Amino acid sequence: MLAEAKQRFDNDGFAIIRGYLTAEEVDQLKAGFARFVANIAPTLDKREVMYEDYSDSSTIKQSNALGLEPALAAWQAKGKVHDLAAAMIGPVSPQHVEYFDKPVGRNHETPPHQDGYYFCLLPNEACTVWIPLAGVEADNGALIYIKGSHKLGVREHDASNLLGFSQGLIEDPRSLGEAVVCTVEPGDVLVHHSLTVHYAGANRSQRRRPVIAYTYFSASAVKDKEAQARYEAALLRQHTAKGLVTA
Ligand SMILES: O=C(O)CCC(=O)C(=O)O
Repeated sequence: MLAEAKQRFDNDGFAIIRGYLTAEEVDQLKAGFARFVANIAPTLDKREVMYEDYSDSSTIKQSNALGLEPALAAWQAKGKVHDLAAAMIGPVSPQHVEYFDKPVGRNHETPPHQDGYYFCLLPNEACTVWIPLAGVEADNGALIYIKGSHKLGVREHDASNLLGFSQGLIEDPRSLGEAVVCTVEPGDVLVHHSLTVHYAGANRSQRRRPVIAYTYFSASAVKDKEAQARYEAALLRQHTAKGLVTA
């Protein structure tokens, strides 16, 4: 299963692995997320857990701090998710455990981007394992990958001013290759390279789109300090303008 996924990952920049997790494993992730929401999210800074409306906790849409929940953190360094990442890029250094949702009735798009633009690595060798906790269809924000775009290097991005995705690709992503819409069920898992361009539409359905994502850097990658400083300054400008942090 993983050898075939690796071939697709190398060719296309992503792979869909159907039925990779059992229903019990998906339930464990859901339970870990519920504990995060109940016990940890209320203690966090506005930048660590993001809401469409900060006065309404049901509008939680994004966080990069799920690794603070011990059971979710335990999946980072061993087990099926770790093994999938290592099968794609070799020895890995586990990074964040993230949450990506699209609350119902909110216009929250995921702008076209490469994770590698945010990761700032040399070499830019990393991957993300994207795990849906519910069905994801075209109408509630399926992830869309540009096939083969991981072979095009780091593309130019600019400020998007969208909370949670501060940078977006400047070019039209469809000018870079075929767009593949990934509809998935719980148990299915997506994995993409850090240079694969991806994006998602807003949720136009009545169903949420909860996803947990594990990010891994290649163990041999190091931070590109210049790119990192540029990115962090741009992020701080946007967060300050949104009142999430005082200058
Ligand atoms: O789920 C989304 O809408 C975006 C996810 C993403 O950008 C990622 O996992 O790298």
